[in-house]
Amino acid sequence: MRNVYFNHDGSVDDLVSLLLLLQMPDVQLTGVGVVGADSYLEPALAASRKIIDRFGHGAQLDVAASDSRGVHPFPKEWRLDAFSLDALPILNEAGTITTPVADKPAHLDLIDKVNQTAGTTTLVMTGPLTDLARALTIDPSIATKIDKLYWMGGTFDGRGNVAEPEQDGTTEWNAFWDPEAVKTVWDSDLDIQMVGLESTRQVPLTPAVRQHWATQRQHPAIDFIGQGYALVPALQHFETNSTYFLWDVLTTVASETPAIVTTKQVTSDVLTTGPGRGRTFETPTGRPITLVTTVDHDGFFRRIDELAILADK
Ligand code: AGV
Ligand code: CA
Repeated sequence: MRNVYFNHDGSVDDLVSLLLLLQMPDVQLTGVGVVGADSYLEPALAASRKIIDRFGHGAQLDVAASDSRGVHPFPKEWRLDAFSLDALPILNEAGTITTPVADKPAHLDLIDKVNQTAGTTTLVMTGPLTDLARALTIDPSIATKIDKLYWMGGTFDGRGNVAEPEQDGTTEWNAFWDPEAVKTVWDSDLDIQMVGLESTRQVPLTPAVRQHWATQRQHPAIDFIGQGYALVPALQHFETNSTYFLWDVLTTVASETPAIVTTKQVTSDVLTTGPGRGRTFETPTGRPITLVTTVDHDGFFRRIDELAILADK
């Protein structure tokens, strides 16, 4: 069994990632932290607790709320999706929530859970790195107990996904939300596997993907996935700034099934000021990380099915 701590920011693919982590046969989920970055905190927290109740096979977990604030807030339209997801009937059959809220904010919960867990913990983070950066600043010794960080964020090919004024279009949103946090984590000696936009572009949400989930909706977890992804725009004729990719799900599934991706080692750094702030870039003097480069598209979607079907039992 591998210990995994999951920190996410409440968008549809973050919450689907939580669902899948709860099904992974070799994963012992030790904690969950939620930051209201690409979501509002309340519905993202409630939805996380309900997903654990409904799909967690009785896992005794609590969910920690983050009090982190970003430098550059996400668009409100995207953040609102968490309210819709939290209201899906499949999460509300019981009418009550059992999984409790942790008594500490997410960055302190992360420190506690890592320290209380025997052996090492793998971190999966599918939002900004703020909670980890704060945790490392308070207790740098946790780095020795974290065997690896899997992070969805950044990009190296110059094509960002932030369409906001006063920035140059080269940065990815999770990095842009808090560039200093990326810098703090890069300055640590954590082993990092990064899933940036160059690989996630290979796994867009498409009408065909939705159709596949529609035909499998006799499995409650696949039904939930299909309902969730109905809330966000698919890739229809061309890519726009709101087109949805399986960013976080790729990060999460690749942490469990490395065979679905290929990677390369790069040395990199991050800009924290100027119009490119939040941009991750390759440089010979940078720190080494593992970058996901290509995805076995069909293998990836097959693994999502396999994991989701495990929720039937
Ligand atoms: O940049 C990708 C990150 C992922 O962690 N998030 C969404 C995923 O959870 C921000 C984001 C970028 N484009 C978006 C995003 C969009 N069109 N809608 C919602 N969120
Ligand atoms: Ca996310």
